[in-house]
Amino acid sequence: MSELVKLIDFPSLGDDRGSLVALEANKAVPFDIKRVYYIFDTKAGVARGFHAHKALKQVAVCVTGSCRMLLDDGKHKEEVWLDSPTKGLVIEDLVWREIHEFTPDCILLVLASEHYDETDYIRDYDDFLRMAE
Ligand code: T46
Repeated sequence: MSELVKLIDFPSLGDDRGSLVALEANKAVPFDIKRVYYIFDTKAGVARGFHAHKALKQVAVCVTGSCRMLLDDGKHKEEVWLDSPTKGLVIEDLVWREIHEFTPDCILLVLASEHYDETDYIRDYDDFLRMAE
């Protein structure tokens, strides 16, 4: 696994009724979870993200459908498909992210280490490159 793309394989607690994934802070998810949000109903051809965070850590998982996540630490860029409810992606601070190719049924669930704070966002790519040096 690369340093940029950190995937977590969530155990599926299945039985003959179906499957269940449990996400607990500081266990499957490597931080205290202060916020949960989900992105759904993304329109065709739309890409999201295009920013980094100064301090926020997140884990993203497509609970249905799929999307392509591009991660960029200022030196390297890597892409990963999120396409399984058992595949979590850790997104560290100071990583530029773009999310592309949402399927119409995609629900992207995100667990975040901090409450929402607009001042934590780095939305200018050149500012990001300077901060990531
Ligand atoms: C990220 C990617 C994966 C809130 O009010 N509270 C929240 O917790 C969030 C996440 C967003 N918002 C508001 C701010 C905007 O008015 O919801 C609106 C859409 O947010 P944004 O344009 O930041 O959405 P994305 O998809 O570009 O980015 C989001 C997260 O903001 C970001 O942290 O990593 O998803």
